[in-house]
Amino acid sequence: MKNNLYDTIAAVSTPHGEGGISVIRVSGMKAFEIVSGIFSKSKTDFKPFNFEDAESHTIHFGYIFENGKIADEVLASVFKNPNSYTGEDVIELSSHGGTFVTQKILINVLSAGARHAEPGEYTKRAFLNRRIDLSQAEAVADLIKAKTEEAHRSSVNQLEGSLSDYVSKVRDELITTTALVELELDFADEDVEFAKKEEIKTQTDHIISSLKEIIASYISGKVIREGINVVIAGKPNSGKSSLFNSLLKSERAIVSEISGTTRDYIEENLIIGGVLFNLTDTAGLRTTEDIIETEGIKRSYGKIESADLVLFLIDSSQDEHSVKKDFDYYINNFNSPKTILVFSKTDISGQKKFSFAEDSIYTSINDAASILNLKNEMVRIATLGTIPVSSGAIILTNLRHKICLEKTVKALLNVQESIDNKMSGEFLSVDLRNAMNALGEITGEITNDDILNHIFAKFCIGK
Ligand SMILES: Nc1nc2c(ncn2[C@@H]2O[C@H](COP(=O)(O)OP(=O)(O)OP(=O)(O)O)[C@@H](O)[C@H]2O)c(=O)[nH]1
Ligand SMILES: [Mg+2]
Repeated sequence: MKNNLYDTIAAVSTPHGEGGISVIRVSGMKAFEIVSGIFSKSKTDFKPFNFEDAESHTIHFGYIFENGKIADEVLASVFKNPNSYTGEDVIELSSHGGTFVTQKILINVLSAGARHAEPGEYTKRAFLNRRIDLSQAEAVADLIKAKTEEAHRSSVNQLEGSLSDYVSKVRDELITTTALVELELDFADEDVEFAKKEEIKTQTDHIISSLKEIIASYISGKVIREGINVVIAGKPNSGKSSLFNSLLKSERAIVSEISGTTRDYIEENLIIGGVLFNLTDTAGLRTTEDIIETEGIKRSYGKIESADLVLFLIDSSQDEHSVKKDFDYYINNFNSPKTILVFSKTDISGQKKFSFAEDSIYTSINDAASILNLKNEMVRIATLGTIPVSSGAIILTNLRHKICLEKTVKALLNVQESIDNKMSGEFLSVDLRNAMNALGEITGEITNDDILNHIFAKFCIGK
């Protein structure tokens, strides 16, 4: 991605397709000049409107002219630097929605001297102009992609700067300590101690434990952002597709009394209790001569392996001997903390619970309460071992941030080790600086072009 801040950039910032309105965003030093060249408040003939004279944060009704003819009527919102999203002069043109009109206006803006923006370039400029820091820029990308209430809340939190504030605070503490350690090096001959080693140990202990707490929140970050992969598995006819449909409240998968109905896996998303589940229905597990079904079963095993959570179904309406056989198969092959054992079709079996599996989940697609009970169990297991999502708490949702925090912890552990081994101040200074740099990478104080390009390329155009 080119980094030329002197270019004025333009792009359609609303999604592609038909809608009530579309917004074309123009940002940069020549934003006002460029739009002035095609925007007129007069309908009858083109009289350029001078946006330089307009107040910031005002809206102007007018017309975009193309070859002396009106292309569309628009509202132009004016934002003067530094009080705009990018920190530059910005005009947002709200036009009638629809791909054709929008593209027409964009083309006119581009011919008037703007360059088409690259993905994430507006947000990148906001970062380069110090409107937001790097972790906040990443939060913008997450916010756009947020599919659940929790994901939305955690990105807003990050956008408001909770992670950045924390990182800056720790970094400031470390700067003071490093300064004292390095000052001591200047007075090496005089045997003075500016930075008490015991105090550095207490301070780093404290920082390490709070960093570890934040690192631990990463699991729930993944849960929030990407969702939990749940696979419904079991013997043919155990009721997998019926349960899949019942959880989704739709007739998505084909259900029949014929064993081997589902040949390939089917996936759908589902949000329960604020947690995103990526639900997969699979082909029933059995040995068969049918090559298509065999391939389906192979895929089932693949899905099961990579799942975060497996719902293993046993048809409770079978005779007890068959149920026991299925149960033994489950114990030998599936019994793990990531599996929930579910007995299906309790409406046929008459709510009977089996002595060998009394604590398992019992469901019937004809009993809404039993499905709700299963849903609650899914949420419980999905959020197990993760720190509860309370508003205000910092939650890591970004792998890059996690790696930076881990690097910080490692450097601080080295600091402690050097103190224990009575190493000289030079060693402490190097590791303290490593810790500060790792923290600086999160907010973008320490960064390189590769990282920046990688981050902003993931945005959509117009953001
Ligand atoms: N009464 C009752 N019937 C059920 C229930 N769940 C499933 N069934 C029936 O059991 C039969 C098999 O259901 P499916 O959902 O197709 O089973 P499956 O596990 O997906 O089967 P395969 O795709 O062949 O592996 C169908 O006739 C369903 O109507 C239930 O809770 N109660
Ligand atoms: Mg099925």
